[in-house]
Amino acid sequence: MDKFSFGLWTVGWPGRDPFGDATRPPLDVPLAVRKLAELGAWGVTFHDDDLVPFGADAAEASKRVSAFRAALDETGLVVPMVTTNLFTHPVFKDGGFTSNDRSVRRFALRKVLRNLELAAELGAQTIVMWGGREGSEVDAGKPVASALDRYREAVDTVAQYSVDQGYGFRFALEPKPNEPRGDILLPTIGHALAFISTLEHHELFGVNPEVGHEQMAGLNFVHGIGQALWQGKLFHIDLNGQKGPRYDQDFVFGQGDLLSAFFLVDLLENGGYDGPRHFDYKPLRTEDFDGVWESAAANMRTYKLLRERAAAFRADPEVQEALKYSGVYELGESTLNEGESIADFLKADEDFAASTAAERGFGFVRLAQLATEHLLGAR
Ligand SMILES: [Mn+2]
Repeated sequence: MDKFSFGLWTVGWPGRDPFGDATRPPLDVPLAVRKLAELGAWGVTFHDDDLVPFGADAAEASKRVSAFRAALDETGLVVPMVTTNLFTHPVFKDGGFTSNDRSVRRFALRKVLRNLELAAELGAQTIVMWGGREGSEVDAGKPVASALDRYREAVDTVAQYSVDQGYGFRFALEPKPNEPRGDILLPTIGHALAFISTLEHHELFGVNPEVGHEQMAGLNFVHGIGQALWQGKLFHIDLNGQKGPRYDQDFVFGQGDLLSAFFLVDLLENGGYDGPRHFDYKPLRTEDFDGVWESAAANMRTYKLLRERAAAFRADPEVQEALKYSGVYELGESTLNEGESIADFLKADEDFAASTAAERGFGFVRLAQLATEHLLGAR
């Protein structure tokens, strides 16, 4: 079965934006679970506050969790990932793990630690951390080195608690360059990977990149995912659509840079990623609930179509020939010979003429056109 999963906050987004009020009423959680199952989803994910409103008492919390569990049991949907909301309540206006207010940092850390218990009870394997408020607008007000010290202290503590409790979680940091903060810490996949290398339990940490977040920074998402996979750090992924560097649009997957989505699916399907295909999008504010469910189905349908198109691309003998012509397979060969010493390498008398080698065409245009034609279903 396809591991398609959705955040409760996606289909449940009521359409409130910085300029306008909600256009849809709140969505009942058990109903969302049932509808997603009906549409063919495999899993559902949530922030603690999506399930149990901030500040709810123990009785209310247990009622909400029970209703959610009943819907999961009824539908067979799983909870592969859980995350903690450290951004909505005004107390987090200057961040959670990196707020300048130490008492807020202690509150935020407790909120995350307590959420691990619920995540474990529901069988989640991955904990996502999106630090949307971990950032600043005023550089003098947030020295990056101190903020990263506190960030590291917090995530090291969370990982240690998971180890101590025997939860066995893996943690996925989600980069984003800006919004809601003017600048957010760990703004790109690269920043997050570098930060992870400094962690005490670095082996338990990977990334949860989101299509739109990297594209907001003007970056090539397929390259970012390629490097995360290469480093064994693609623990989770947020699929959606974005039209270039502007506000975080959270469109349906593919409703942005479709060619990039094609190469992304090709990479996910052939590059060794077997985790959830998680959609983190927002149904357009213009839609009623019919449109909400249509948009949820559209994410999965587009993914499957792109997977078909990518498979056809890979199977086409002309594509294979074009890949060979372009040197794609040659790139897989090591540059030095097996067992070749650096001294031997330097001494090797090779018949190589730079001017002749410079004459070669690499045929990338043809490759691009073949991909486009497969994407369009023209081949
Ligand atoms: Mn987003």
